[in-house]
Amino acid sequence: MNRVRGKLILITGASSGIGAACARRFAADGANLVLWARRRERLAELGVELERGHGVAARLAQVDVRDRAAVNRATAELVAAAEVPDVLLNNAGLASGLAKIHEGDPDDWDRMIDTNLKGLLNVTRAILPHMVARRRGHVVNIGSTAGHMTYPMGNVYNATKFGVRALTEGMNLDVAGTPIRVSSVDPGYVETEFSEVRFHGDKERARGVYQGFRPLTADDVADAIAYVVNLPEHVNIVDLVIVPTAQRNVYVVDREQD
Ligand code: NDP
Ligand code: 8X3
Repeated sequence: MNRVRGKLILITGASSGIGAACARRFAADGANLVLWARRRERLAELGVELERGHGVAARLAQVDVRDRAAVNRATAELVAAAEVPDVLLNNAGLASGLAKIHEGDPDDWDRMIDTNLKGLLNVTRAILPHMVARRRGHVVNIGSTAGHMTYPMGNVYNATKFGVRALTEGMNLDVAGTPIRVSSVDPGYVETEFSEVRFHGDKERARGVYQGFRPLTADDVADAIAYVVNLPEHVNIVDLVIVPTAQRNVYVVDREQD
């Protein structure tokens, strides 16, 4: 059964990777979309593709989730147009750098904390009150296996994703007494632009992360998210961990040797 058709789904970080794959998947399922990210041109191309390909509406906005005023402005525009999302997918996020804590770059730390934690909070604080007011909605946070177990040099990224897990639990408690659902989908290795961003544009190093085993694709994760969102309203997946079969824990991976 398709419970997504005709719903309005807001995706942050929709310009690539998991966010873009979810946009394509939800559009194919007949949902209308609100797509936020910083790279406007990417969003514009995706919006045209989805509207032409699936006949759904895609409302785009260049929103940096770290910019609370911009998030509030974009939300106010939605509310004024009576377009309160049925589903909020808090996906925008990144890792920046991979270094020991005593050698790390505090600018990288700011980037991760400001995006993965404060950005998610900015968007949730803006959108959730409208869901609570109409007693309808589903928030899906993208966590990570990195939020379940630390790995060497993951430190601050790990901390942000442990934090996302705490926020998912806390948000679920806070919406008690309403039918609103809060879920977390926590992937392991997914081949997207994630590692290229982490390594500040070093494509070769990024490719190495996924060598010797078959990582998840963004579409694999979109499938899992579509499952979570499509469940009947009395069913909530609080936390779904999805990894490539070769990934045995956060940092033990069966890799073929050359
Ligand atoms: P990508 O780098 O491909 O996508 C990240 C998305 O986040 C982009 O659309 C980017 O858009 C957006 N984004 C980053 N910073 C901001 C910001 N300040 N404001 C708005 N949007 C922003 O990586 P993934 O698709 O892999 O990452 C998506 C989520 O999945 C992240 O939260 C990540 O932590 C998580 N994740 C990824 C895993 C992986 O192995 N790939 C595994 C587990 C979790 P733009 O640059 O245009 O703003
Ligand atoms: C992304 C997965 O293990 O590269 O959250 O940190 S990992």
